[in-house]
Amino acid sequence: KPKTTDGNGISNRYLQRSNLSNDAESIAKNIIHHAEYSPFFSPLQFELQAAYIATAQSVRDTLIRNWNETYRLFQDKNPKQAYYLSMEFLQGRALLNAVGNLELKDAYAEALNNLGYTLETVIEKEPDAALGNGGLGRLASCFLDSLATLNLPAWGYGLRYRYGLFHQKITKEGQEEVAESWLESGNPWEIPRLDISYPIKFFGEVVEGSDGRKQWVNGENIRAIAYDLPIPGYKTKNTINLRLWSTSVPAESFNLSAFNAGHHDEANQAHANAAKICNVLYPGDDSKEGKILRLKQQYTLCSASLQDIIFHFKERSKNKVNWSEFPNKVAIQMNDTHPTLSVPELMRILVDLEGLSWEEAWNITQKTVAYTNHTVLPEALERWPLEIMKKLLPRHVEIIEKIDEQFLLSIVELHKPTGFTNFEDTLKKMRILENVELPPWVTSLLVSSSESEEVSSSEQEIDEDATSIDDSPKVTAKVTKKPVSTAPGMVRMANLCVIAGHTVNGVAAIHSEIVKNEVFNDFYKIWPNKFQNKTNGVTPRRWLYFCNPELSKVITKWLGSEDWVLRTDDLTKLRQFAENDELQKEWREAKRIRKLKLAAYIKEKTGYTINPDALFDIQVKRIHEYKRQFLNILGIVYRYKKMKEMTPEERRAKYTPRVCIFGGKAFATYVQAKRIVRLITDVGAVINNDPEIGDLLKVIFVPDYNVSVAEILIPASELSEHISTAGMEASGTSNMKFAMNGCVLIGTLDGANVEIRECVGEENFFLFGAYAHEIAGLRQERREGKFKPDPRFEEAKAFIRSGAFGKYDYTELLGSLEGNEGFGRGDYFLVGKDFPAYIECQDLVDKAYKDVKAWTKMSILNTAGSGMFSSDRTILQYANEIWSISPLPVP
Ligand code: 4GP
Repeated sequence: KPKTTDGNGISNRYLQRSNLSNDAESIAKNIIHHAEYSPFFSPLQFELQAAYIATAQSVRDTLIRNWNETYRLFQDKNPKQAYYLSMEFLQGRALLNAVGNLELKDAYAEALNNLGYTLETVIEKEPDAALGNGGLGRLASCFLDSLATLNLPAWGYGLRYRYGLFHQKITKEGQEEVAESWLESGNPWEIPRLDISYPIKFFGEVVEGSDGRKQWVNGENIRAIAYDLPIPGYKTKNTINLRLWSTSVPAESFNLSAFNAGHHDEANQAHANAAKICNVLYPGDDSKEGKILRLKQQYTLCSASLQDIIFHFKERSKNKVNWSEFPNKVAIQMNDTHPTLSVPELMRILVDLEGLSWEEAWNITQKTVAYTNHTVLPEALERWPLEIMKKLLPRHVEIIEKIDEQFLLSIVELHKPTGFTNFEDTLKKMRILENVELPPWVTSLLVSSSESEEVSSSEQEIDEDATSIDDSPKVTAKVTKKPVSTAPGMVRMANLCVIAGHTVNGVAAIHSEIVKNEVFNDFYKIWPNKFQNKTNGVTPRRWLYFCNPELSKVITKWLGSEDWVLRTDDLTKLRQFAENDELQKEWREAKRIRKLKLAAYIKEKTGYTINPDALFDIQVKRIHEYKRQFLNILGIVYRYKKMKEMTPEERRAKYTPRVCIFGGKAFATYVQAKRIVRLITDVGAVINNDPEIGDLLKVIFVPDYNVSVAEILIPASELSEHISTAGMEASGTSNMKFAMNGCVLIGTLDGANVEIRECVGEENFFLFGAYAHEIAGLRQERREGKFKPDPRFEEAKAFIRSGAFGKYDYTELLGSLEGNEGFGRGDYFLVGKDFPAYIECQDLVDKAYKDVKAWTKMSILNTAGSGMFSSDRTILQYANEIWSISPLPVP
């Protein structure tokens, strides 16, 4: 009888046999095996699509093996584990990353050659997993790569959207959105875990059980089903999990009798309602229905993930569950406010289902959850109507109300020594509930304090010993009610995060200061130790080593080893060679290969031919007014107008040939952003066809910007634009990727630009524009009508108005830069203010680029100084300073 070696009862003998060999011949056989037995049934029909699926499945075999070993180790050793909850993961393609991390790239390339394909063409067949919008989602994916690479016990949790972020088509009318169906041809990377599912409830009502505990009953019941994506680390066996939830209902919910009676839609209603939850990322939420759907998504993520986390906690506790150990075993990171419902959900599970006291549960929750803020834009600090939330999640609202009251009590306690004069506004700003009357015991406190400032708090009839809201202070002072606000009650998710989380972090040094001193200043004043900075980072594997193999080779040659891929600080050693002619030559040659590839890509996607020896100037990111693609295109318009006024000789002498490349998606309902896209394409259509200008200036809009397009653009870049209004970009992460790839940045002192500039050296960064601390004053000046626009700015706008770029009416877009009245108009993002500094800075760029040697030096020094922006560094800081987790490598 074979001896069983583990809980699954599989004998060692068989496990040995299933060991996978890593030589090209065995890999080719494994690919053919998959082609025959899994995707398309026949190795004879080995089309490119089948080759991709079979290759992915063959890589997945190794991933699953490593995944299982990692999982078993985590189960056995039971370390503290971090769980990263995020509504977005912008994974991009997996194949190159997986074979790269497993160090099997060459073997797979050879195997595929033997089968008549190249790895490069096979890679191209993979659709991007675009389960995210932008920076926040891509950061989550970089973090997973670093967590696995650093052997840290961690998992990611997200949603398995059926349609990822839309495809962007660029037509004469600008942007058009097309549904993106990444799952249409199947996803060979995922493992459907139909055995792992959890119940999720919506609506219903709360009743009290015979044991005195609250019970949430009736309502709509669905199930969340797990789909696992193994995430391999680089040069390690550790392979962690990204668990994505899909939604469904059990078969009983299918109304067979309705179906047989011909009511087909009705029969399928429950299923359709459940499936809808995971249909799309960020369904529009202007309507009530839209809001409910978004909340259902968020709650599904939180509830399913928490049930799963608790399941593992119990399993690893081996029947000796000690809840006070929970925060020593579990760290939950809320990626922005989207997973905030984790807080009331954890409380509900602990109090209602596990029977812990409120105080115990609150203590555990606070020690477990932490919150990352990713933006200072007020519209991104989520607020949900209380009314809707009460219907959808009645028990959670009760819990939130209790947390709110408990918070009010703690603040009142804290302020007792200083009295409560002028305290009401602060309280109202800080509490979780908005437009909801303060509890009477607070109101009476405030009233009595304003009636008689002299009355010391001890003279009021307050129960001084009250520590929990169940026995909140009883104040007997007369209550004069203020008129009740008619605005609807709201739940402020960010406030809940700050109140519940043990740590709140911003994502770049300057942003974390703004978080402390502006966004959450009232909280910072009472809990200064809660606030931290964790400057973002990006994985150097995907964003340099794999996407830019030529430059990586040069780096490895000059540093003498490939250690820099894991120890990016080593890149600083390039500094000593920055002026070396040989390195410079190799550097330029490597860059040129990537520029040629990009030129071919642009030709294919847009039809435009570009000069590979021109300066490649790139701005790629979501289209947003604060990111100021508008400033960039206005600068181009001005440049073009000046060129037209010059003789060819003057033009050549002053300007460097440039290709200005844009890419990025505008949110489907963001009209102004879509107008900016249209303007860029209109300007491009005129300039690119102007024979007088030739290759001195080209303006390209690369359609459908996503992770894999970024992997083509970034290695080819020479200048990249990070020109947001200071104080508005939390960090930016593409700026880090560009710098790593030897690209010089032009930018404002905003987000991570500040730290990048420090690291690469200020002489290697083109800085312009107003500072963050000046912005409020500048806006005020505008409101007072004191701002005098630069004539060059007026000239650029007038040129557009003259119809030089077609008939589209840009009045609304240009109007946003005029007037004095604040948001939407009045140039809120200060394009006019920064315009002169921007175009002057661009003139400096032209001059600098003409000096090939000096420019190459700047390029090298950017890579050399980029080491600190590896997500490995960021993740180590999270691990040590927020989560308290330690590496656990699979032997
Ligand atoms: C983004 C920020 O806009 C960006 O500055 C930052 O680098 C990134 O998060 C990661 O921290 N925010 C979002 C968002 O993507 O949806 O709020």
